[in-house]
Amino acid sequence: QQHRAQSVAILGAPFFKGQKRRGVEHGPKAIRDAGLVGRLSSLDYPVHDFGDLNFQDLDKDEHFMHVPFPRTVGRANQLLSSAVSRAVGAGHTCVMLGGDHSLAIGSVEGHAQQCPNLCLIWVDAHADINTPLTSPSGNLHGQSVAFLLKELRDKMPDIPGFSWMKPFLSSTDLVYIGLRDVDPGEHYILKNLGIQYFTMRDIDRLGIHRVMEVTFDHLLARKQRPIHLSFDIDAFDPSLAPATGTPVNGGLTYREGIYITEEIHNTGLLSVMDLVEVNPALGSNREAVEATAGLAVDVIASSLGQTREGAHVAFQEIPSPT
Ligand code: EXY
Ligand code: MN
Ligand code: MN
Ligand code: MN
Repeated sequence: QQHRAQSVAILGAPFFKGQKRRGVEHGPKAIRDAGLVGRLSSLDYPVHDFGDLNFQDLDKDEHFMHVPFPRTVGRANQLLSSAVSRAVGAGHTCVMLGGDHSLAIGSVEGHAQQCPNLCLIWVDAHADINTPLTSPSGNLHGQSVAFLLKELRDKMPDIPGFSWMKPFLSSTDLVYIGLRDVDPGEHYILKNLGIQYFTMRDIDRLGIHRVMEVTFDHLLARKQRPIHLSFDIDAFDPSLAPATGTPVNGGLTYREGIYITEEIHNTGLLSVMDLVEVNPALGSNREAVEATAGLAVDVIASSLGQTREGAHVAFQEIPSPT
């Protein structure tokens, strides 16, 4: 295999204040308990598990407009950003375990400190591109991308807690896959900025193979560059990933999801990935939670080189008897 990561860093981010349902802060533990480290070690990586980040709870954190916990979310992302930046700077391919999807703000920002030319693949049922002025819920996990995009700079109010960062990503550096629940303001933004996106309907029409071809043409045709994969587990159909806060029917099949990550691995360019929105408090029973967390492990492992074809790591020749 020509393009393997040197080593993998795992960063746990037990954080929930980008949305209103408790339990998503236990995502990192559920994903580790589903066997993440062993799976990555069996792919022959040195794995550095940096444990869970220690997020501060700010006791004074009033709403900004209808946005809850702005300073807490801002501060958590600032901490995460420096942790991701440090891990990437040390040469690791970084896996961030959420937590809710507001964490992508800090994860992508920290990645961009080391790799300013990165591109972003956002796999999600949702576009997470509301601004505080378009958001129906106020929840920051539905607004992460709006913080990143230079083109939305003038559309974002000064949200307390976020003065440490500036938008740095161009709308041409982003592709969405799996969308099926997009708010009216978000749809207008996607169209207005000309963002490349593939809804579930597009996957139905084109097939996931063509979707990935166009994705890489769009992001990599002019030059090879580091990929940030932000994978929201709710991209999958709720029958596969029931333990999540905002499930939407009609999601990715197991095979579509794994095809996406196998293809991303095959570029040799994956640099940081987020796996977010696994909420162990929301499965209807233990099996539902374990299925969701196990799926998260499969997504991460196949992003890092686990293949359905198999691999012959331990074999140089066919063993002969005697
Ligand atoms: N679009 C809705 C909102 O902004 O509130 C729902 C967002 C859900 C976000 C999930 C995690 O991807
Ligand atoms: Mn709890
Ligand atoms: Mn999301
Ligand atoms: Mn989502």
